[in-house]
Amino acid sequence: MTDEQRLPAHRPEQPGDVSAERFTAPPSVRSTAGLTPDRAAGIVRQSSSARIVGFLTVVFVSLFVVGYWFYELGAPLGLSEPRLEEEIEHQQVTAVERGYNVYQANCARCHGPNGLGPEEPDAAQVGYIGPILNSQEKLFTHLSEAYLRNVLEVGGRYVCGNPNSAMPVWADTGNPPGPLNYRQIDELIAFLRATSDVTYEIRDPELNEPIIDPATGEPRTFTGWRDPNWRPEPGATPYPACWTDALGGGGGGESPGASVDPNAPTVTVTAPTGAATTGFEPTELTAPADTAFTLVFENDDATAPHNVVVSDPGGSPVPMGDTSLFTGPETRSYAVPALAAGAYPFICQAHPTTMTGTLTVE
Ligand code: HEC
Ligand SMILES: [Cu+2]
Repeated sequence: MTDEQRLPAHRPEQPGDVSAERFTAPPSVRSTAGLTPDRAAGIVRQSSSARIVGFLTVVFVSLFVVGYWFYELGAPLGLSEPRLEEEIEHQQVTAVERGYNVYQANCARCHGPNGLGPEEPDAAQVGYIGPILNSQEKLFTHLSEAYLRNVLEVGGRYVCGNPNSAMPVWADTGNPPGPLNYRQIDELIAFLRATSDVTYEIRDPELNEPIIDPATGEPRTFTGWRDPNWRPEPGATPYPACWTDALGGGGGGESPGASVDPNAPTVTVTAPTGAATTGFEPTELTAPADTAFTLVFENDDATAPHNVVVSDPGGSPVPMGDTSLFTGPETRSYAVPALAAGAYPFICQAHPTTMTGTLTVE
């Protein structure tokens, strides 16, 4: 096989002119010969403006894409926040502000408008029967989202296992159903877990408009309860599952009534049903001076735990064994050592604002 026989294959020579017409337009149109210089310049101008229009379109579309990118995902150097994050934050703020109103309408009468926290305005005058909620120790882990959800769903019996707990079921999915729907429960939890570094506006529950303080002309505000930087002391015991265990008893150690002398004089105080609101009966007790006596505590209340802790006139607890809180009906007796004459205040640690009294030793 010779080189000539290899590719490309030889085409046989065509006779005559073989140049093919590549354009379908007639030659008169394609020919530049007939163009005036003006027309030729016009064509050049036209094609250059077409190129500029194309370029500007590309620039415009690219700028739009870049701009939208920053709008969605946030501009560099923190100039703007990602839109999605902003939206989530906005929804979070709305939930907390609504939760505030749900709390004030349903919970404040027992737990205080401020959760019985440090700034509770009238904790001493109004008898709040619920335990403190606004405490960093509790908010750190004890009052977790899951725990709050369970308490609101199951009611107070979830807290310390007391089937007659004064705290009702709140969620309408509970058994029996409570008054709050799932959205209100979510909002309540958002409010209870809100951090103290954010300021929220108090809004009208119906209109959702900020409530203006007539004195300042500014919207009224509140801050969350939880300090996000709070940490327990190293080595501190974690908050117990049942809040009454955290209050402890004065003295402790001894089991109730262990060393009660059957011949000692007795002083009896009662916690009737609903004592969390109505208090001890009676509120005035008398005991002999310089004589050891037995304090009999008759707790008839099945709806809340109570105890009796006596303080000396200086404010230190009088040692009388294990005075832990307990739920009635049950009676416990405490051996009280000989006391000097004087006025000795006593309280229930679970209800220190409603359950108070004075023991007069004379
Ligand atoms: C009728 C009074 C009352 C009302 C109203 C009330 N609570 Fe309570 N709450 C209690 C009592 C009493 C306990 C303690 C329950 C127990 O130990 O049996 C409690 C316990 C709790 C606990 C557990 C606290 C802990 O330390 O573990 C949470 C959380 C709580 N309530 C949240 C709320 C919320 C939120 C509302 C409003 C929807 C509310 N409560 C309304 C009386 C009330
Ligand atoms: Cu009490």
